[in-house]
Amino acid sequence: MTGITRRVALMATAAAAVALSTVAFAQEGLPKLEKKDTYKVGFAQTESNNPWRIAQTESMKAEAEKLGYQLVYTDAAGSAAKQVADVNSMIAQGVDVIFLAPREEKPLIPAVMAAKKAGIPVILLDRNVDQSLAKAGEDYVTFIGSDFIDEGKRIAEWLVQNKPDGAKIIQLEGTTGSSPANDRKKGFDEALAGKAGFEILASQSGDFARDKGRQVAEALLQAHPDADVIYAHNDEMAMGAIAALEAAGKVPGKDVLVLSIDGGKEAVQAVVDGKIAAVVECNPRFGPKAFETLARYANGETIEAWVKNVDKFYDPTNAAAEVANAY
Ligand code: GYE
Repeated sequence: MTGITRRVALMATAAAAVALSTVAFAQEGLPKLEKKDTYKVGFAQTESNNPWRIAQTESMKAEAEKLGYQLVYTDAAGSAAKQVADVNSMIAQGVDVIFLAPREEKPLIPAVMAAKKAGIPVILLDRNVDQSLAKAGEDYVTFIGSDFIDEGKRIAEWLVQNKPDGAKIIQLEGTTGSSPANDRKKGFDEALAGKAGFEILASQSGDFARDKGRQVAEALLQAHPDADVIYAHNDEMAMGAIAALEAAGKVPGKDVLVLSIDGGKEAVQAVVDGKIAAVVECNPRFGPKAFETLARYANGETIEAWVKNVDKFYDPTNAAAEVANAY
């Protein structure tokens, strides 16, 4: 080894040591999870008003049962304030670990911090919290979920490819302040920015709900009768938009293309039927991955900041073959 290569090698070793100690320190700040035969596990669900949430809860319950763990389940019924109270009650009950699906990015920060203070590790499921206020590996163990920015981007790219002459778009956003609503909008808007002929006429929240989605779509279609695309941040609002279109005497799939995210059975069937043009999957079956992550953490593994779910894509080329596998 020459003097220079030796010095470079030494520097690299020193840099690696610093990087390692940062990681170790960050994980050391987290509450530990003892290795045990069975656990008392909290799952703080955000709401149960749609098939996606119901499928997720079923998947979590089934996996807990399979492992013989006790599941303390709460449903915040669409209220961030109730979800904070639910987490506090789990802390009071002395659960070993908390799975939290934070309804909104900011209001659930106090719940994450309270669990950390009480020495209970938190694993975020399907939605994230504000990254400037809490961090994986420091305040909570990890976020398990999809890349929502990429989901929005994939829908936009499909649109540009399949409707190259442009589009006049109505966007139905998810729950205001939730990470999937923020990021599905960001990915979509950024992918279309500067694309000639693609115009977002209006963008408004339908709260990830079918009824609200229908109402908002109805009002926006009246204000913008020239719209020829509706992009909904989830299937429930897409189904609501289809109802609004039909009530307005328009043919979904012909007069107006509907685009969606989630990929539940009803929506994938709607692709087969020509009512929805394309859907990015966001699979709610979190049980196996959630409990596997818990086991890895209890084993002393350093968990990556983001355990990423990989999403499929449905359009008329594959929907008929995929409908049976959809949740
Ligand atoms: O798309 C939606 C649900 O947080 C990824 O929330 C989840 C979203 C999902 O209510 O249908």
